[in-house]
Amino acid sequence: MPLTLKRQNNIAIVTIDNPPVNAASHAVRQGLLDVVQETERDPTVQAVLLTCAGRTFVAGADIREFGKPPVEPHLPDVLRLIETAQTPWVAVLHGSVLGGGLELAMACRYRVANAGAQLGLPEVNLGLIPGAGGTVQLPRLVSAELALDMVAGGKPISAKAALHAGLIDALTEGALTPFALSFIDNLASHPVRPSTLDKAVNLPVDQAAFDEKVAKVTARAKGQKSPVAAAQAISKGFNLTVEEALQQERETFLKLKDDPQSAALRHIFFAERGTISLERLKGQKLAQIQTVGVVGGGTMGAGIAAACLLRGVSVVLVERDDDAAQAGFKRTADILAGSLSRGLVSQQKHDKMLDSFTVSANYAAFAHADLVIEAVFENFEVKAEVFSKIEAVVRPDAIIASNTSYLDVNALSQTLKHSSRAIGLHFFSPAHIMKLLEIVVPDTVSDEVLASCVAFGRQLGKICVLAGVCDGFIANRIMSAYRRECEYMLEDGALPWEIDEAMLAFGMPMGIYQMQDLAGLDIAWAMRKRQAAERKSDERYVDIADKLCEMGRFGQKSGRGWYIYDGKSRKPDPEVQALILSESSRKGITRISFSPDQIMSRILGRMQTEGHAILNEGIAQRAEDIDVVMINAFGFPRWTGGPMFMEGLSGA
Ligand code: 3H9
Repeated sequence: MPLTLKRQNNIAIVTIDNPPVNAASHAVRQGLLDVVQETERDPTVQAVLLTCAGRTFVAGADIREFGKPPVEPHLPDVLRLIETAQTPWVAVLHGSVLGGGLELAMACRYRVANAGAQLGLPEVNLGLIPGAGGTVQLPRLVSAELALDMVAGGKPISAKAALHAGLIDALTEGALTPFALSFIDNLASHPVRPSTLDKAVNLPVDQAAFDEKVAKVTARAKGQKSPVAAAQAISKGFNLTVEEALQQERETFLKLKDDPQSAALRHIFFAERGTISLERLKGQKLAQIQTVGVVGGGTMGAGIAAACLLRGVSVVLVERDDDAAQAGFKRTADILAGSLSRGLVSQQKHDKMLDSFTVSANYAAFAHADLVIEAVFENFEVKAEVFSKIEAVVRPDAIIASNTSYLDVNALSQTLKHSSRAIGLHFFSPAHIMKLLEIVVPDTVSDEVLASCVAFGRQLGKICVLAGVCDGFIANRIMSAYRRECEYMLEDGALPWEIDEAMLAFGMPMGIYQMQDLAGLDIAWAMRKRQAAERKSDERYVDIADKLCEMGRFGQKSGRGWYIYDGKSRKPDPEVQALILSESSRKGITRISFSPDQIMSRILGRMQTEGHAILNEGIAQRAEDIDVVMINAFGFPRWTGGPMFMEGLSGA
């Protein structure tokens, strides 16, 4: 039974036990309905205490039920009964109080929580708005401004913030149930307060500022429907009766539930949680990774060091000399200071992280490391030398990883005496922020090392995706393929700013040429020069980027690249246009014009073709993994579900 009812004197204690996250599945809704009917019939019940077993309160409606026909009782109907019950319900909150879970809590007359609880309405992240009254309840408990932020932004707030905002009534650092029981004892002498929906709505303090916030939500949504619908539900609700507002919310919720954007976002929700299910990893003994060594204190090395420290892992960072080691220390410490100043970590945690961080110019400092990750210059010989220096000093059971973004990790492993300990851990920059970790699996890696690295990636809060060894693995291989396609389009008739505009309109955070200008064109140029000898003579090769570099146009840092820059503001450059046109004519290509849709269809087609190749070669395990990579590595719009989902390949 996912729901039990017991009595403690005149208090009815209801406990939901529906692992893993106590979602409001059909049996839970039915159980709640039965309990509210039973307790309403029993005059001896003074209050109903609603708790959840396990690690969390109700974390929302059961998302797995959304693709199926709805089954009664519906959550809004159950909540309205709780809300209007004569016997007051008290919600006892811990863990994630999200979506339908927070709506359930708000339907109760009182809410108490422990300090670790997080409360939010994250439905927008699934392409939805709250559907059981959340947009009507929330602005009756907290300010209109906070309600807008929470519903349209989807981010949860802490229990402390919730207490401050009026969303909960009391907070404890101690044991929750005894605290809730004494809270009820204290209520006995007071009249029962009105239900949430009987309260007056909190109107915006400054209507013009509020409207501006709503406009910002729309601008930031970039084509995603749910945040816009969420902001409208809140703002239109101010002028509606409770019944009208509930109806407006329900209609919008049901419409969005059937929209392809919600299907896509649900797809990616489950895809991100199912990235690794390999038989060979089951039951493996996991290495306890408590100390990580990092070679290289540049942007990537410092980011990896910070990612580890932020998750409680000690770090030893080694650089080639003392000055470089100190620079690496500073770069990492700056990231940690940024986390402190943004309130993401406490002063105590910040100081503890610094205490667990050392730098050195001597590889011997890795003697006690459980895992060492090299993040040095992207060159095979350099990395191979670093690998052997690491192997010479570490424990026999230490794992050795490369952060390479495209080099041959099989060949790199073979440079070690014990290749079973070598693996690729491809972080994305900035490594302490980007959620994706490509775990590159060489042929010789042991199951134990692989399983330990997956566990380590999760310990860092990363979404881990397994990738086979090939040039660029999953992310960079697809990126190279569609970058090539864009270059073909340049010769065939498009201009860089037209391609960028099409990508932005599609929902990408940046156009490919804006991105290249930001990163600098010289690194890829150097790589192309190295690869030139291996290029097949019949391969279509576009020289435009090389010619830009020959002209000293390296991107933003040189004031000119694909665009021309005045500070950070960029403009299309007639010189680049002239170069592109002359290259088309040199190759005898008659230029045609491309609409934004045609541009995107060529880009997506190329991503999908490369995706198929990656799957066929076993580089990616599942089509869903490719979607997860494209969304988390390059900001491919989440609400599309990813390129493979768009093609209908990864199960809708
Ligand atoms: C909603 O509530 C609509 C209402 O307004 C209106 C209704 C009428 N359902 O993430 P984890 C599974 S919309 C079903 O790895 P964590 C998840 O798939 C909903 N399953 O754990 C995974 O399964 P498996 C609004 C769910 O500790 C397992 O639980 N709520 C649901 O890192 C563990 O998940 C949300 O959007 C669900 N609602 O994070 C909250 N949630 O083990 C969505 C999780 O088989 N959930 N699962 O792979 C989350 O944000 C995180 O899961 C949570 C825990 C923070 C709760």
